[in-house]
Amino acid sequence: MLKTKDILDEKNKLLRTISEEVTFPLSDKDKKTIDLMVEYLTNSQIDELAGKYNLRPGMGMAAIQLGIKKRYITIVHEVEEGVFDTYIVINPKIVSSSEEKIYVEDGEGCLSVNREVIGIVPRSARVTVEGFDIDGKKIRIRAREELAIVFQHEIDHLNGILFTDHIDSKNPFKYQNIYRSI
Ligand code: SB9
Ligand code: NI
Repeated sequence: MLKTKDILDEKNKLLRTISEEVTFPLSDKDKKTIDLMVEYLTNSQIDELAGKYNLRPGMGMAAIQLGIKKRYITIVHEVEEGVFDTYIVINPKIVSSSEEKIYVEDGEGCLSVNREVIGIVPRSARVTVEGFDIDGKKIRIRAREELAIVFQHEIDHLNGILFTDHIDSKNPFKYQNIYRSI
């Protein structure tokens, strides 16, 4: 099982590197890592398990957060109480994004950022993501609202970008009245 301490902290420079494209077939080790990521994210969103195993709640994770410099991400999205949609995307790419921008009202968080960060992170309200599933089959996902934000956050990780980079440090709430909050 993955532990919270296995997740790299923002001080680790690996989080600032660009992850490398993955080739198929996936190694057994990468498949195992993906399983562990999904398990962590799912358990972290179930209060009882999050408490028991001391997991920080999170909807998404990129391999680089575990120190693995490869372009794959996992997202576990709770669609209704106790029901989760799981997304595993290898070599993900945003192929289109809406002009409309939104932001998380309470601010974004990151499993690699262990401090309170205030400010608005503008994100496209809708994105289309293309990539490959674990078997190397091409997939396309249309995401909106919270799910779209998480896809953008995770794909940023693969490019060495943290959510804090998007916040205007002089005026963290600059876009409050321009973009829509969710
Ligand atoms: C919020 N959480 C995430 C993305 C966007 C907004 C509230 C994911 C947090 C987990 N994480 O660090 C993934 O990279
Ligand atoms: Ni993150």
